[in-house]
Amino acid sequence: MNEILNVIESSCIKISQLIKNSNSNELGSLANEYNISGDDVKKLDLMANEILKKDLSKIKIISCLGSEEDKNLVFLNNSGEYMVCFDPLDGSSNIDVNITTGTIFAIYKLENGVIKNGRNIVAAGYCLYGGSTQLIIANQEQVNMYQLINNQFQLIKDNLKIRNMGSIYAINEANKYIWDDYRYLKLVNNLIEKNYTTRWVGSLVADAHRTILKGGFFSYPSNKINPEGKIRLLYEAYPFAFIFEKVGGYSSNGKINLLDVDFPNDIHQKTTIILSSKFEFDIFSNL
Ligand code: AFP
Repeated sequence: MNEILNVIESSCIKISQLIKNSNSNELGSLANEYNISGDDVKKLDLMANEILKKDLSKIKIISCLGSEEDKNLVFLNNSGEYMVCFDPLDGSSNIDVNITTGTIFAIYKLENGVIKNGRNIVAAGYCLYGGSTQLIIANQEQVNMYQLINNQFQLIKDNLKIRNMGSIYAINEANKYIWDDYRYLKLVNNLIEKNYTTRWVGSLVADAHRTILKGGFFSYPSNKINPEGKIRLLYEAYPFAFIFEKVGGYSSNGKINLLDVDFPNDIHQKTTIILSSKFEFDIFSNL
């Protein structure tokens, strides 16, 4: 498995260099395509996808790859035990304004060629392309944070843990009149009464990363326009649920732990997502 992580690391360095050394107006321009989830595809999404697929396809222990940018799984080796899934460039609408984007990934151990749910993950993480490039890797034991310094990832914090309570909630409040579930509005009002403030970058990697470091509540609930939610289970929600569990936080689809949601066989399945520290999650759970 370390072999897979090493390759993802080096792919992320390539993607980071591409972002930092390119004209953001050009990287952010549309490639005249829609991906399978119906989002506009920017050029950088496609380039990041090619980098990851090319690099990972050399690894013999990988059975298949699942990417946000590809309609179907890409099968590599019949004898491979692992499935690697990724969102090559999360937050692509932020590329042309030079705001943090990221790569999200999960490594799944297959059971008889399939996965049951998020508990098949053996390692997951994300790379943030922001003011600096940082890589967060969670394995079964702990979550470590690395920073790209002189073109190498150096450990800057080991065994990350989330605090019990934060002071920020992150939710796209412009959707508040179309949320399917009244509890989100109640929670927001409750947190405002407690003097919480709001932050919404619009890149899951950035909003979730801040929640890990500062605590608080992050959610993208389903709504009338996105009845299944907007975040994809396999390469966004499951990996973050795994990371949150390992840092001592909480994840949910509004009903159960995201890791326990059965994998529905559609690699692009969407879900409601909640990622939170304990205090805010307890308030939500009691609404
Ligand atoms: P893009 O990759 O199309 O920018 O979408 C990013 C994303 O899937 C996720 O990273 C954000 O949390 C969410 O969308 C933001 O969605 P809104 O623009 O509807 O707030």
